[in-house]
Order: sequence, then structure tokens, then C-alpha cells
Amino acid sequence: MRHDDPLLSRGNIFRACVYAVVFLVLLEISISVSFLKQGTYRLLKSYEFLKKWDISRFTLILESRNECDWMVNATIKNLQRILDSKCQPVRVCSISPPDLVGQLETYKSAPPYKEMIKLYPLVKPGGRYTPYECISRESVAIIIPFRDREEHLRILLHNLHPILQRQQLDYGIYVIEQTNGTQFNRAMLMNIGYAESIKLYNYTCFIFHDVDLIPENDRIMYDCIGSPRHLSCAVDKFKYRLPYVTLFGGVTAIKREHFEKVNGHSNKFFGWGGEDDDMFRRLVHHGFNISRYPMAMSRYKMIKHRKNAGNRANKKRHNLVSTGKRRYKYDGINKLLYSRLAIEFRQLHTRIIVSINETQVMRIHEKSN
Ligand code: UD2
Ligand code: MN
Repeated sequence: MRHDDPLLSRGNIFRACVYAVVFLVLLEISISVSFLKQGTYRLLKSYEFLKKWDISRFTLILESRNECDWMVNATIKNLQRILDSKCQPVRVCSISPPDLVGQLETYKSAPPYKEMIKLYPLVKPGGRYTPYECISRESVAIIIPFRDREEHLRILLHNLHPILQRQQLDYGIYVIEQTNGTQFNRAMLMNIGYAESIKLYNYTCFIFHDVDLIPENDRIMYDCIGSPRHLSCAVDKFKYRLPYVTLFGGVTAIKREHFEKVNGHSNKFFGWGGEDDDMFRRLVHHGFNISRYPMAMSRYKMIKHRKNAGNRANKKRHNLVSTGKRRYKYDGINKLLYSRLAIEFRQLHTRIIVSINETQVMRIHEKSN
């Protein structure tokens, strides 16, 4: 070995040491950065997951720790479901949701709102609900024409919310209340429900729902896949038989585009009767087939009631129905004249209070004819 070998000079050995140290430091830094990155990545992923899941539900779980057992149990059950889905990408909801039970014992009474609110903690103000375990195929507005039937409404809400949640629907419940002083106009209230609800959310499906009809089976899907559907075929009041084939009263489901194509319901029917027959004819006139579930399944209970004083049988109804075709184009959602007096986002429904001036409404349509 030669002592003057330039490769082994002190300077070179020193430099090699320095390079080695620098190399090790850089290696260390890059490893930590990559760990950090993974950590951040994981953090971001879990944040995204929480965001998808909806932070408010998470908060709800934390808050509910101090609440009664049922609330904790309900939220734990929901949490379990999410874990069961193994945090996989959220999928589209099935057309046959897994939690349906079929024939139901209906609730014939309901607790006061203060109590009922606690039973449905996942319903957001305004009666809105969106499933977290899957993405709904459509968004559904339940429209309830209403006046002076508070108890019926409470019972209906108590029955509907759990069913709609099991059906995994992205839904909102809208109660359209007509002020006193004029004859009740069910069909026009349903048109108003359509017009007001689409201002609030992009609904693609409408369920028009009498306040006194309670579904007896949760397989009666409140969606609009396919043609317009008459849901309340078998009502206990009519001995579970269809009084006549073209009946379209009670509860109906209509896709937004179909509803718009027929210009909605007529606005001309003040008082009881005829408006449902007019809608049936409208739909058929525009080429739609009306579908129904089997009679054994689409069963409803009607809460017992008398005819309301503000909803006297409409003497003009037969004439209006037989001449309806002339008005379809002018009499509907394209000519809606009403005043919205209030909109209230209550815990289990949105209440929209409107006044309708019969003389003005009838006059508009005369001019258009
Ligand atoms: C039948 C129809 C209904 C409608 C009506 C004629 C069925 C099952 N039902 O119901 O859809 O065609 O005949 O107009 O075929 N309402 C109030 N307050 C009132 C009056 C009516 O909230 O003062 C609302 C409420 O949602 C009620 C609906 O309008 O369920 C129909 O009125 P009804 O229940 O008095 O009439 P009914 O049972 O003969
Ligand atoms: Mn009724």
C-alpha cells in the first residue's frame, strides 16, 4: 500500500464522510416525509368519509351520549351499518331496499310533536331526509293538501317518516295549508306544493298525499320509477276495493317531467270532488298509462272523518271534468295565482300557508279560454 495514494488522502476520506452523513440525513428526511404524506393522506381520507357521511350525524352521536338509550342505540345501529359497508365507495340505493318489512301495523295515534321529534332524530328541519348508506336514485317531495286536520297530519307523519327512511329515499314533506274563507282547492294546493318545493330543492318525483291515508305496507314505494302511479288502490273505507277503474284520488306518484308535460293539475276545482278524475283524464290524454301495485299490497287505512264545512261537494265538477280537455293547456302550473303568506321549516315537515282567491283564479282561466 502506498501512503501517498490520492484516493486515501485525509481530505477525500473527510469528504466521503460528509457525503455519507448528508446522504443519511436526506434519506431520513424523505422517509419521514413519506410517512407524513401517508398520515395526511389517511387523515384526508377519513375526513372525506366523514364529510360524505355527514358531519351533523357524527355530532349527533357525540351529543346523544347524554341522551336516553334509544337515541344512542339508534345511532349505534346506523354507525354499524356504515362500518358494515366497509367504507367502500357509496353506491346507488337498491330498488328493493333491504330493511322493508311488508305488511305493517299502522299507528292509529301519535305522540305530541315534542316527543315525536325524538323518535326521528335523522330528519332535518323542514321534514328533510337523505340516506347516508347509499345515493338515492331520485329526490321525492311529498305534497299534502291541508286545512284544519292537525291530528290527522301528526298521525300521518308518525307513520310516514319511518317508512320513507326504510325506503332509502331522499325526501322532503311539504304541507300546503289553505287559509279559511274560501272553498278548499285540493288540486291547486298540490300544484302550489310542486311550485314551492322545487324552489327549495331539485325534486324529480312528487307524491300527492291525502292527509288521512295511512299506508299499510312499506313495499308501496314512494318513488316515480316509470309511469304515473295510483298508490292508494285498496282503502279500508271502500272495503279494500277500487270503487271505479279510473279512480286517481288519495295518493299518487308522478315524475316531475310527466307532471310538467300535462301542466300539473287543474286549478278550477273548488270544493269536494272531480279534481282527481280530471287528472286521470289529463294523463291519459297525454299518452300516459297509469300503473298500480297489486291490490293485495297497496292497502291504506283512511282516518275516520266527516266532510269539512269548507269542502262542500262541488256542483260544477261533472261539467268541469267533461270539458277539461279544452283547458289542459291553460289551466295548471303555468297559471298559478296565489299568495304565500308563510313558510315554516318545522322539525318534521315544511308548512306553507297560502291564500287563494276563487274569483280571481276562475277569471284568469276564463280569459285564457
Ligand atoms: C276523496 C279522495 C281524495 C279527493 C276527494 C275529493 C280517495 C281515497 N280520496 O277523499 O283524494 O279526490 O275525494 O276531493 O280517493 N283536506 C283538508 N282539509 C279540508 C278538506 C280536505 O286537509 O277541509 C285535504 C286532506 O288532505 C284530505 C283531502 O283533502 O285527505 C281530501 O278530502 P277528504 O278527505 O275530505 O275527501 P275524501 O275522503 O272523500
Ligand atoms: Mn278522506
